[in-house]
Amino acid sequence: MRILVTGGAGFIGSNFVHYIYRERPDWHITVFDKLTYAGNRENIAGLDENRVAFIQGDICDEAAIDAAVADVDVVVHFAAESHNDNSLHSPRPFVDTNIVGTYQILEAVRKHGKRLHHISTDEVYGDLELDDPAKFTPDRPYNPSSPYSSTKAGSDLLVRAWARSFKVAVTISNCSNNYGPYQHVEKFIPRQITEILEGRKPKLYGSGENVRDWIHAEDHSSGILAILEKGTLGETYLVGSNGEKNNKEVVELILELLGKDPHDYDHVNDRPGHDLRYAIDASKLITELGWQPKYTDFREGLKATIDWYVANEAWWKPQKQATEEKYKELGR
Ligand code: NAD
Ligand code: TDX
Repeated sequence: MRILVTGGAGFIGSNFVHYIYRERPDWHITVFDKLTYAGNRENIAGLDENRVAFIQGDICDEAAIDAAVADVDVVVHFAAESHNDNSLHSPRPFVDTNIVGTYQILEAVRKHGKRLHHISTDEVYGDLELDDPAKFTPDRPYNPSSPYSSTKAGSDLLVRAWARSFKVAVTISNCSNNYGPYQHVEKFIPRQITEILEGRKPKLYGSGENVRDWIHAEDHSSGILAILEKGTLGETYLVGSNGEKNNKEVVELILELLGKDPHDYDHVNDRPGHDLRYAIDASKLITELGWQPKYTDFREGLKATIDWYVANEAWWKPQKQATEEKYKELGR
């Protein structure tokens, strides 16, 4: 089996590369990544070059993506602009990569008759009230809020259209918020951990009541593998592990695990259009494909993630200053 992993030098893509490298030693992996500010070759360093190849390229580049797709059996498409805050002050790269880039991949898999697994987010469904008993299910209508989530929703709809109109072999997964090693320090959990490690206070947007449904990146990877091996073509699967927590609880837990006063954080300006709550119903993946998450204890998974950032300062330091300068401009 030869797989092309777009965005494989980013956070979730690199966790997936490590997972497949370990779990499927007879598969060959080609990572295709532009190495934007969010991509880092260090994330996939030290792997056997006979088993993992790397191509630096842009998924919007028709010729480059066409040649890479021609060479493999399956494409697993992670590459995206992924940060909501960035999409609010500079939406154009989100339209280019998330929509046009996905279009180029669809055209390449259509031309070469290859299978595509498209990685998406629960944010395409919009948000839920705090007391809404219904969680997101695959047939829920799309209702995205931000330039990020709307471009991801657009990419999902292109994938569905190529499946129906051109009979392209596709599966889609929409996952909840991931945490784990190699996550860029612009994102919530690594930002708070590294703020504390640099001697500053964590920064909570607004009241901190917003709820995210946390899943460890390795559980996301095992969900994708289950879909690749056992999923039904044309189907959408939701990936989540019942990890709902509000942001205040998460910040307080990070402070506690780092031996600090759990209430020693700042409230900063809220994100415009800030989604209130996400929650995934993953029963289709569990009952139809027999998937089970491993990291069911959030405290334990978070502790391991904190330990990773403590041990890997050389990895995150180079991103940190530029990230905080961007946040300073936004007043967050
Ligand atoms: P990330 O920002 O950490 O990584 C994105 C990767 O894509 C980087 O390596 C970057 O260099 C690469 N990339 C960006 N533009 C590219 C282009 N034009 N051509 C080639 N490569 C390009 O993102 P992530 O958090 O790892 O997210 C990966 C995927 O998972 C995305 O599709 C995202 O929408 C989805 N997702 C993320 C989460 C989450 O919690 N982070 C949850 C659900 C779904
Ligand atoms: O400093 C912060 N303080 C804060 O309170 C940051 C960076 C975030 N937040 C809040 C905003 C959100 O409610 O924390 C929550 C999580 O924020 P992000 O890490 O930016 O994630 P989110 O906007 O929920 O989107 C993430 O999950 C779904 C990923 O970035 C997306 O790529 C994925 O699709």
